[in-house]
Amino acid sequence: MSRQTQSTGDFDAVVVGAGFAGLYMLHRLRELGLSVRVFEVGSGIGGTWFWNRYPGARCDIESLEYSYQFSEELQQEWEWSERYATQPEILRYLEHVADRFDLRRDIELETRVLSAHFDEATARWAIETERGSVSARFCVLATGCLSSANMPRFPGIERFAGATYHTGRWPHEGVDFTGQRVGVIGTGSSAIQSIPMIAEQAAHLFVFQRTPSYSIPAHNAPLDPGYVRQIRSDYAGFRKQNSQRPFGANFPVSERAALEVDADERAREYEARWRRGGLGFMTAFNDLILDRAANDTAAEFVRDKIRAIVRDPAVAETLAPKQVLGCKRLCVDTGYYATFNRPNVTLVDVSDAPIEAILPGGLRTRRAAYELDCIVFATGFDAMTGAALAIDIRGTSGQALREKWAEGPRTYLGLGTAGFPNLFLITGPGSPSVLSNMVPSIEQHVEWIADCIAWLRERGLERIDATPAAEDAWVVHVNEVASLTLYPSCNSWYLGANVPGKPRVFMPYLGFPPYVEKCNEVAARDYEGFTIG
Ligand code: NA7
Repeated sequence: MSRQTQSTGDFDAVVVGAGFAGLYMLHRLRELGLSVRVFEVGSGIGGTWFWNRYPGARCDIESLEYSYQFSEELQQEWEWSERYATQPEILRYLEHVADRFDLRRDIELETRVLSAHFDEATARWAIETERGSVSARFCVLATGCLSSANMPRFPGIERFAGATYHTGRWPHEGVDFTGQRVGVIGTGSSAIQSIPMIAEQAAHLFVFQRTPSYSIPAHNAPLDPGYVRQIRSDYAGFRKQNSQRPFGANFPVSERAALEVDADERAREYEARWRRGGLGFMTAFNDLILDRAANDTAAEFVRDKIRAIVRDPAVAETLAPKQVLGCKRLCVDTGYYATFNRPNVTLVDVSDAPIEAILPGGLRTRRAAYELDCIVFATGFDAMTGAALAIDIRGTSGQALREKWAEGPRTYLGLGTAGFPNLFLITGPGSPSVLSNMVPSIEQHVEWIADCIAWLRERGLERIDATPAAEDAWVVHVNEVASLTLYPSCNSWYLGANVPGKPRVFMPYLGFPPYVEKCNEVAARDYEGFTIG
């Protein structure tokens, strides 16, 4: 749609966001015969994969799984080139999906949704965008889990003379670091993917590390045509099998506990997983995220790998993480640790000497000053709630979502929140979302929401709202499950701990298969836990 379009009109549904979630939601609702309008702030579709164009940006879930399964034709015809797809390839895929299913005509780009207010009298949402107002019976937030950039407020940043970049808002024309002194702040997944690439170009690269990350090699490679043929011969079967695994992805889960076997056997298993590469390292034993002693064995294995790769023992020690392995999302890399053997790369530990100020010509930590021509903020996201809470959302009696979630997000199944009728969240807090393969999780939510709307319409019903009791019970359950694990033991973005002032609440739900079963049961019991009218 052209930029000049004025958003006006009354729709059956408004969808906010045109990434993986928004595109499929549009397709599904249109199939039901609904009038739908999608609003997207970007100048193109793709959501997370539109914005994250930093060098080395790549998915950490394998291509054959990180893709839609709703259309057998689509999954048979699309050719992924590598084991892990790059950002440009994923974006090309989403562009293809938008064209193939004729989605673009209902998507309004460069249109930020400012507010969504529920009108009790009509049971409709009044939605205000930067370019006009619309109304809709249903409002679906497809705003993404990792879409709102986290930019620390370092004093002096506005006086920095060089260029600054955030990995999650990368310039479309790319950046040439040749001959530059570059500072990268952060060592999460985005930093770990981009640092080896930036190091190849930069005159000198300073990496400012607050917390080291565990990273497993990707062993990325072109996809083997024989393997692709094998998967395609029963793609549905492959998907079904994965949907029964705890993370909804093809990580072979061991039935053994780590301390059940001897040290040699453990080392063999870790070595095999390290050689295979990727996030499947986490399921080498069935208790790595449950038992500290078990986790220590895996953590020490990775620390030993770092010590073997990185030549300077002091640098290796600084790179060696101490927290629970997997507590912050595991990273998947290509040549990350080895990059610190390069003469043009310096690791700066800011854990005990934080960055105090950005200077016109660099930055200063509590210990020293560094001269920099440009700074890359690889500082992550206001995850899972940031994008939704950026919109002024008001439910019954004018209650603001920001107020309701002031102490942390509260949802029923991560799909709805009490007091906000006809508002659906896709992969909202309280659902497996980021602790699962996102695309199947998105599809499961989209289909659940579409089925729910169809069910209401068949009965001439206009309104659905989670009950406070069902929501309270779900929040307690999500926390109970998390408290059985080691996840709450570190300062991760799963807990909101990366954003100063954000309430510390574990947001995703652990366990894809039982979660899907619960959602299906709720639907089969005529949307148990919801008030319908
Ligand atoms: P992450 O994983 O949240 O990483 C952000 C990094 O930035 C992390 O190392 C942070 O250190 C660091 N950070 C944040 N604020 C500061 C300040 N003020 N000073 C120094 N360092 C800071 O974001 P990514 O974009 O890398 O990855 C997000 C997800 O995308 C990833 O998990 C995959 O699922 C894909 P900290 O650890 O908080 O000490």
